[in-house]
Amino acid sequence: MSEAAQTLDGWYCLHDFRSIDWTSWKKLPSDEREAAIQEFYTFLDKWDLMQQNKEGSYAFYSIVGQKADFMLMWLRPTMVELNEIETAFNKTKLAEYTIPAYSYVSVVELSNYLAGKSDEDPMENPHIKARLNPILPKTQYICFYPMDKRREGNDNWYMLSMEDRREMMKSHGMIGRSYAGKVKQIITGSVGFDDWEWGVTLFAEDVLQFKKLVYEMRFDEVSARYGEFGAFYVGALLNKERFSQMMTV
Ligand code: 76R
Repeated sequence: MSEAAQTLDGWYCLHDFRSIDWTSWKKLPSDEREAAIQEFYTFLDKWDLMQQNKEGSYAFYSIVGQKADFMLMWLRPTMVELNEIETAFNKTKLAEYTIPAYSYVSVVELSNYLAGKSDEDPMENPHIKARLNPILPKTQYICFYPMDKRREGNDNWYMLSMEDRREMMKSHGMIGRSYAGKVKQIITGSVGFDDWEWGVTLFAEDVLQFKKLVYEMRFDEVSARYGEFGAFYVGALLNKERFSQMMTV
């Protein structure tokens, strides 16, 4: 059996994609629409406060295209808390006017492929802790997609030796690093939690950098030979002002 990579696991993660039921929303009297939005903003304020206290984090983005209209991404120390947030949101007035479009359950993951040898407890390293419990960037754009590593015939990632995988991950990391400052990635592991093996969430100020990075990686062996990809979601930052504007009918 090949050696499994060791993972460090951080905050649990839920990506929740919703479409808006515009027909019903338009039928709602404007004061009720406003009340629904204000109720939702009390949740946003609560999530902001938790984020300031480093008890979790969230991202709120619109989604371009027909797959969804907006997404909420939450990070919390336990999966129970994610479940509670999801349920609380589902009980809001606003949620009555949304249609679930997609969701993804995972946990922030760092693997040891490129970790140097060290005797220290990685959980005591503040740099690693910050990566496991990240405060999500508030960049103009987000990109999310789930992916697998292929297990087919001669192209079986899980049958490769640790050395071979480490070598390939080095090259993967080098490409990634050349996008430092342009794209921030959060890799979340989802084996046993959801239908794919990882969620890839990318943040950038310039949306074109997603295309450039993902395209360049397609030529790298880890992605070219072993990457299998789900649906891609791309969207733009939402805040109260932008969301109010978006919901105005
Ligand atoms: O420790 C590190 O985070 C640095 C090395 C590194 C690892 C171990 C790294 C760097 N990644 C790692 C693991 Mn990645 N990554 C993806 C995708 O579209 C595609 O082709 C693939 C989707 C992108 C865009 C991306 C970006 N990475 C992983 C894993 C887990 C693999 C496993 O355990 O088998 C997956 C699925 C994955 C996928 N990666 C980087 C990036 C970027 C931008 C970096 C550089 C980060 C930096 O140095 O700042």
